[in-house]
Order: sequence, then C-alpha cells, then structure tokens
Amino acid sequence: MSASVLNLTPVAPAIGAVIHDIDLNRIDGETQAAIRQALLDYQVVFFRNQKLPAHAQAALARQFGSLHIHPIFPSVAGVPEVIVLDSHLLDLRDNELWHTDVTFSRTPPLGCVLQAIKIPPTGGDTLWASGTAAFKALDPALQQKLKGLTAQHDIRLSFPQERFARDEAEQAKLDAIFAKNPPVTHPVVRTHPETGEPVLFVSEGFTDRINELPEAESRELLDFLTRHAVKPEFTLRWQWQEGDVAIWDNRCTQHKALFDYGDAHRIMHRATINGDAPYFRETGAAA
Ligand SMILES: O=C(O)CCC(=O)C(=O)O
Ligand SMILES: [Fe+2]
Repeated sequence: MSASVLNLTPVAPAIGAVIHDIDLNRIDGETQAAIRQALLDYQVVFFRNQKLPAHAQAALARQFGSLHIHPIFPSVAGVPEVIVLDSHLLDLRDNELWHTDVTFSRTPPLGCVLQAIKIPPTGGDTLWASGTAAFKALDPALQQKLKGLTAQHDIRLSFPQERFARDEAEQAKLDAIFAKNPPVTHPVVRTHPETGEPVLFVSEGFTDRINELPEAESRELLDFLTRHAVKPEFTLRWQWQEGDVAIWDNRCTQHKALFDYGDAHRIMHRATINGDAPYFRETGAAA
C-alpha cells in the first residue's frame, strides 16, 4: 500500500512528515503498511494527540520488529522494552549530542517509537537530520573516498562515567556494561537495506575514529562529516506537545534532544526496534 492514502504533511524539505487522523492504539495492517512506507519516504513521522499506554507503545513498535532492551536507560515498570527518559531522574545532557541510537551495537536499531509524556512549558525540542540528504550533498570525489572507509563506534562517548557512575556501585555496573559493549566497526557510508540508498553513517555521539586513517586525519574528517551531516537544510526541528509520537528510521537519520529547559520536567518514553548489521554495497541494491 502506498503512503499516499495517508493524510500527511511534510515537515521540512529533506526530512519528516506529520501523519494526521490516526489513532495509534488501533491501526489495521493496511495502515501499518502505509506508515512503514511513509517512514521510508520521510525518515521520521509524527502523530499528534496519541497518549499510548506503555504496553500499547511496545505493541506498536513490535509491529516493525523485535524490541531492544537498553543496557543503561531505566524502563517503565513491567514494560522493559519502553525506556523512560525523565529529566528529573537522569542526566540527559548527552542526548544533546547529535547521534544515531545505539550504534555502539553491531546491529543498531532499525527505528524507534518515541512518545512525549511530559513537556516543559518552553524548550525541549528534538532535531532530526537525514543521512541520505547529507550524503547526496557531498562532493562526488569525497563520496567515493568515504565508501571505502569504516569507523569505530563507542558507547563511552555518550555515557561518560562522570554522569552515569556517581558512586562505586554505579561505576562497577558501568564498567560491566562497557566490557560487554566494546567498540564496534561500521561502514562510514551504509546502504539502506530497504531503499538501497547510500547514507552517511557517522555521528558525534558515538563515532570515535575512522579505522583506515591516521588519528589526526581521522579526527579532521570526522569533525567535518559530523558538522556537515547536521546542516540546517538536512534537518527538522520538532516542537513537542504531550501525547505526540515520533517514529524514526534509525538506519538513515540522527537526532539531538535540546536540553534548554533547566529544571523543568520533561519525560519521554521510547521503544527501540532491533535492526541489522550495517553494510555498504556499491550497486545500492536492496538486500
Ligand atoms: O528526548 C528526546 O527527545 C530524544 C532523546 C533521544 O535521543 C532518544 O530517545 O533516542
Ligand atoms: Fe537518541
């Protein structure tokens, strides 16, 4: 089913659409297929006025694949697949780094379903950037060079011990998590497994170094690429209302949650859909 049957409004030229007139508590197979197509077309889709109980949010996410349990973030009681990002309970500053979720894993998530539970009176917007738009805009010679490169992604970059280990017990827990999640290698350009499109797949949040280059050159290229990837023309900025749900394709996007609301209270619930190991294939043919 094509996404055109949905009542949908694009958010920004490169990325994002709002899908209207849908109650995510009850969607049939046809609507689900249309949402899936919209996700491929727009990379992030938004739904207003939802208010999904945690088990319903998990059930919705499960329609896209099996669900991921996060090694660090806490979850809703009885629903381990739905993590709780509560500004009064967690130090959320690191979500301000532009990142693609969980790329410290060999098989980073396919996507996520994020719901706004409590939103500050002002601030707390989230930005998304399109990795396909960013790749397309690069100089062809650089595109070619990047296709041969791989990069290391490291959990430590976004979960620094000064914020996630405040005492010895937390430190021991964090050390065990780090030991279980050593740095992994991903292609710098990945082929989207469904669209076949090349995606720039590095982010400030988790990408540590480019394996094939000397340290200084790696740093310079990564700094350039992570800045390029989030130029305003590849991004959108979403101003949340409580009950909003966002679903994003985590294979071709990165995002950043602004932490500009001081002590105000902001709570988000996220269900994370398991994905596959990224790869690059020159033909761009879907797997
Ligand atoms: O709080 C947000 O808006 C997004 C946080 C984040 O990075 C995520 O849920 O993956
Ligand atoms: Fe995230």
